[in-house]
Amino acid sequence: MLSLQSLLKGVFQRRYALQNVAVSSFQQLDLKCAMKMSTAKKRVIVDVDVGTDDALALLVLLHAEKNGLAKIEAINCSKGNASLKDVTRNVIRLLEILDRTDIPVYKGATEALIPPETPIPQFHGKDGFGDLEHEKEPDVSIVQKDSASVAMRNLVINNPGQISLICIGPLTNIALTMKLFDDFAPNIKEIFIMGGNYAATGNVTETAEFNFYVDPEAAYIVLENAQCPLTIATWETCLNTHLTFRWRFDVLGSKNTPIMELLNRAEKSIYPEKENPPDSIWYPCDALCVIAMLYPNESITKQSKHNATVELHGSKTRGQIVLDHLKQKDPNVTMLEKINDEFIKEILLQAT
Ligand SMILES: [Ca+2]
Repeated sequence: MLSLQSLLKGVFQRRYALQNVAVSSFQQLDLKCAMKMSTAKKRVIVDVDVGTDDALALLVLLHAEKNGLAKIEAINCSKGNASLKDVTRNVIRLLEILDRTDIPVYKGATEALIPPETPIPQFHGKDGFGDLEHEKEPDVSIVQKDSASVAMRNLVINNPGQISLICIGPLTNIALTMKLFDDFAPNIKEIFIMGGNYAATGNVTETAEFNFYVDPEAAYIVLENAQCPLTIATWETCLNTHLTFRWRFDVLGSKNTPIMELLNRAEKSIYPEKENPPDSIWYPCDALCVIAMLYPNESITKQSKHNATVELHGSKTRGQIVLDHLKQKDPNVTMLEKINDEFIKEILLQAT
């Protein structure tokens, strides 16, 4: 397995080569310094609807925290891949296995602002984690008493301009907090979102991505009210990655750790081989978004700025991102278009 430094060295070498800078000059760079430049320590609140790809995203964040690149200030739960109750249980179970129950966990929205009229597909099983049998139940009594919105607002206003939000579920908690507290949005440092689609390629309906489809009004509110840099990894971003199920189960899955044992069981349950042959593509969407946030210089190979909003009324396109292709409005989002496959693999291997 390549070390992170050697991989970073490769990325920098390619970048410097493209810029016609002699590679030898790169070799004189202090790699530790280069890593610090691109991955200054981030204080993050992560909003989840766990979800196996949320679990991988949390592992990536915890790995970054171990390396001094991030600090997880709070984990907020919301309904999405499963009910709020199951999402919260999934989070606590993960933290117990990882011995990280010191991270505060908050309950947020039990429901979308305006829930879809038809049942939400349960891609990750009824409980959001493959409906596995477990030896013991997680201790949910450790969940904090404050609601996610109150805790998130207090963290942000007490640390103005310092807290990054990483949102990898429906955006209900963020939208509610923006509407409840007018001092919340102006004090956020940055927001990263996994969700939405802008090229009419859906994964839950023909034209909608899951997180935005589950709560389109929340997505609309966040895009309209954000006052900080806002970056989105859409479903199209995920479609531009090429990690196979063969790599997922034969390489990543071969790691002999308690957390991978759980994730292997869960993902083998939700991705049966018959429907997901080894050479088909595996999309760890939430983890991709977190990797892009933590390691932008090394992971993001293409991005673009746009003015974006969310379709709320379309009979076929509710929840879809609408871009101002006429360029009549100022950009309000950065769209991630391509993330480096090899870098994703390396970080996932290190984080698990
Ligand atoms: Ca998620």
